[in-house]
Amino acid sequence: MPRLYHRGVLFLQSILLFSSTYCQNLMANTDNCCILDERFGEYCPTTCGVSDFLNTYYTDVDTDLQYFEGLLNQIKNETTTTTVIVTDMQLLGTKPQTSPQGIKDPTQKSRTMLDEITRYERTVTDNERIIQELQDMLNTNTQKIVQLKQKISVLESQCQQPCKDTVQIQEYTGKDCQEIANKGARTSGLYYIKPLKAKQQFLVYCEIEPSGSAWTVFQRREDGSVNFNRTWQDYKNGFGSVDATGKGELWLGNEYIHLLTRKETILRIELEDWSGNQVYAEYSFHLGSESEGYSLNVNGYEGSAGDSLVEGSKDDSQYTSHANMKFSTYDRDSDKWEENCAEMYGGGWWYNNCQAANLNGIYYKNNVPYEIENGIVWVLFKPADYSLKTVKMKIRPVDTA
Ligand SMILES: [Ca+2]
Repeated sequence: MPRLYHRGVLFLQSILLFSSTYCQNLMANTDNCCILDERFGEYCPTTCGVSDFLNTYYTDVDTDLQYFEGLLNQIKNETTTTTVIVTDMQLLGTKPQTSPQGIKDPTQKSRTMLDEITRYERTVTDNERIIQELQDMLNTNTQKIVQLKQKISVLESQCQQPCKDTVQIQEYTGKDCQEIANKGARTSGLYYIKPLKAKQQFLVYCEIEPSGSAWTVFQRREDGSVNFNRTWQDYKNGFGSVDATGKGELWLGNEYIHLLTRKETILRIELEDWSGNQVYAEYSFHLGSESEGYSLNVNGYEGSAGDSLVEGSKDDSQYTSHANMKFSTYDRDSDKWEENCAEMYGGGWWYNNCQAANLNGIYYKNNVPYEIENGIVWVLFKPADYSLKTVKMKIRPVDTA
């Protein structure tokens, strides 16, 4: 503060010295007087005048100076404070570089939350749909369960009744039907037989005559319900079936026929056309083993049908006779033709080149006309383009004792 005071005094003194030389002969006015103050009178102040003036006003000036200095200090302090505030503000001004990150995180979080909410709502919608579907399924299944329970109830009530076997199998057994008849059986029907060398018993239809002669049925055609266009294995093991009254279609099986004809046997073939005419043919019969190709051994024809097995179609019996022919199927060709008779004529048979009889051929209901003569044929009974209505092939031993 004293230093400021002295500087102020020296400044005023310098001004006064300059003014005294310049203004001493001039009337004081605003143009020629640097220090125009009415307290100096009408003239520019002299050094003495200024000195007196200073002495007069020194105290007041000093007070004013101290006041100004106080103001300056205050201004200085406020300036410092302002500087600090500005610095702080500048620092704050630099913070936005970091604050977006601070803002970004919550924004990102809220977006993520919105996404989560959207996804959750979608999941809820999906689940509601699935629940509805499951509910529908449950309702359907409940209905099905009710229906099944009703069926179970019906079946349980039926099961309360004594069981009835729809197929009545006779009690007698034997090596063949004749032995069964010889044991006293007089009812035609289904019996289990076990020929010598047979590995196990098997079911056959025994046709027992009042006289006691008993036939074992090994082939039956009556309605075309069974497909006879089959493989070697099928013909070997048999296919189809007949019921307890002998109704149905079957081939007993070459292996069983072979076992049943190892001793002297009679073969009887019964045929019926679509007009109800019935004929028959009988032979002495033996079927070879599989290694012999299940060859057909027949002779000694008797009957009304004509000897289509041995004589064939008579005019060309060397090509049509079935005697001593091996059995052929479409998958095992043992015939005398360069092509495949079984494939051409629709069934397993003892084809030559090719046939005069074709009792395992295609079944044509009502003898619907056909072109390639692959029906059920017996040419000495009906022409080759005539397919018969019913066929039965059965055997019995010559010796019925
Ligand atoms: Ca052939």
